[in-house]
Amino acid sequence: MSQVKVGDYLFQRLAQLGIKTCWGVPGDYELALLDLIGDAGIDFRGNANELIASYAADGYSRINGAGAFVTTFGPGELSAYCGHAGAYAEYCPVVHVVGYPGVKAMENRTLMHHSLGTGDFDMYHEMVKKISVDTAVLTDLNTAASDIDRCLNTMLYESRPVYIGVPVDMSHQQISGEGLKTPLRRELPPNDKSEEDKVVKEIMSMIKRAKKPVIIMDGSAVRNNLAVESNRIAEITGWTFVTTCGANEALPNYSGIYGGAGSIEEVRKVVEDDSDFVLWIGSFRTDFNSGEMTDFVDEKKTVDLQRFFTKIGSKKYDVGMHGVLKSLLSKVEVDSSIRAKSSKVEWDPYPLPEAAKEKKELKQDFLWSALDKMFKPGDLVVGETGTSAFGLTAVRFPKGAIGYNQTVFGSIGYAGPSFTGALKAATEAGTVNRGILITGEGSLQLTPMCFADLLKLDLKPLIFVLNNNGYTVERLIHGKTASYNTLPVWDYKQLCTVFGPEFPSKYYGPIKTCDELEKLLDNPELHKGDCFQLVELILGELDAPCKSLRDYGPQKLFETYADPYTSPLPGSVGKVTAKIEEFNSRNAPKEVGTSMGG
Ligand SMILES: Cc1ncc(C[n+]2csc(CCOP(=O)(O)OP(=O)(O)O)c2C)c(N)n1
Ligand SMILES: [Mg+2]
Repeated sequence: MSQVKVGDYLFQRLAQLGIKTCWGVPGDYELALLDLIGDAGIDFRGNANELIASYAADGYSRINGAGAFVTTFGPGELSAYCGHAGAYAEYCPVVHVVGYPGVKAMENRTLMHHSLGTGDFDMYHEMVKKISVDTAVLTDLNTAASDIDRCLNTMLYESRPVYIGVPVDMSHQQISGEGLKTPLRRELPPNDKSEEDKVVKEIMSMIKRAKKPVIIMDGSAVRNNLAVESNRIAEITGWTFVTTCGANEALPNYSGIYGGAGSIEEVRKVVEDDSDFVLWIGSFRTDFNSGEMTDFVDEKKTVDLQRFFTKIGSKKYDVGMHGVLKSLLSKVEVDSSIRAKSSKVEWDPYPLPEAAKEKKELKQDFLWSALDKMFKPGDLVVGETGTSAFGLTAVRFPKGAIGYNQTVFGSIGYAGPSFTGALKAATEAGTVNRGILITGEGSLQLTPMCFADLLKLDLKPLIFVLNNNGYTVERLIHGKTASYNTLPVWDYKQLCTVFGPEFPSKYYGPIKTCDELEKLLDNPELHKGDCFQLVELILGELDAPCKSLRDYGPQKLFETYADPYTSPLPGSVGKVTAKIEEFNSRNAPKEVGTSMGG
């Protein structure tokens, strides 16, 4: 193949990953580079700031399988590191492209703008290494193509972000385009066949012996793109099927959320006490979705499937979940003897709250039970950290709807821009009917400029802003009336016109009562989805989801976070109730920090 420019090589590789939209903020170090992006068939969509761009690339990658954003050296890239780190924590394959000063200027230690004025140019690159699985600054034409390929292949292999710096005088230099003929490795290498067969045989014999099997679908199943296969196994077997802290499809045997002592008691009992075999697909254990490490599933009866290994009991095998799960599925599909050994755990997730009957002021309980009924196949739902995340844990998504939030990294301000990226990717792929964002007003105040992107891109979102006069989730943890948990008052009605006066938009609200919300959700206008729609919901300062479900999971989970300063357990972040203490005494904290909600 003939020669190509360094920038062309990079963008053609990104196009090969299905990337049609690249996010970012331009700067003089990458203006010439950006002149080349359109030739690869990629649209550059500028954002108001780099943090928004990084979150948008994260959301885009969750749908497309890879995302990208461009920033400028120093101030630009540093503004994006929170999003870059979030992508690392949450296994999002994202390329962060950074425009660098020229190679000569860097060699001569010239004091260039956006540096620290010290003559050094490697400090930002050094910083980002901790939150990237590979990095390169393309200062050498002989290795530029292989550096790009190595970074992108590592990103795909690890499903985590990479960083590629392009000096301003390099982007238009010619290199061989030969490498572009070799496809990037989008699939993980297959498992060793005989080892995989051995492991699957062992799992099948455990399944055959089992009388009360349970399936747990956890965060790594979703981040490894195995939700479909996980659901299929659950559907075919009909066994008790639970997820952790997140959405699921409405399978008949779906039994709720498992989160240790934070679970509904019936669910906890079936998973921990009654089961004799647990197929844990992609366990990703954090404080958040283990009921603050109060989960207790006997390792001896557990098979844990992970990206690069499988654990049967305490024994670890070097075979990854992609091959094992698919092979297991093919066995389960033809073996009717193993079906229906266990069944759904019955509980009513949404007993009608009193407030709903009285049609009084809007309560979180009512809100989530109303939204639960509103979701449809083809919906893309993104929730924000705060009370929204807790509310969404109890919502059941219909088959074909997708929902997520940033469960592990939990950075407020993430949901809006990530939603923008995800909705753009899903719209390009034609896999979405409706995009729904649910955010608290405190979180929205960090990144409201993403509304400009949503309006400009004509993505026609439906956005619910929960306005509860401050940081409610923080108020409930500590400082109920503290001034640090208050916020400036904004006029949310004006946001659509401020951020996109030339685009059509609708505002509904402020919705203050259950009755008003019910009427709005019955309004066909809202469901037409013909333009940007913003719904402002007024909620109580100390109102949290699932209060009416006091004996049920989400509320108990919430209580574990009650007040970090009254916790009797070292290392614990929450107030531990008597029930949770009991579980903790059985289950001394194991290793920390490996779990993520689906
Ligand atoms: C970047 C960042 N800063 C601070 C926090 C701490 N934090 C977590 S939730 C929250 C409050 C969210 O408030 P809001 O969006 O209004 O939701 P609410 O709980 O009030 O419904 C804060 C400040 C965080 N998670 N991320
Ligand atoms: Mg709030």
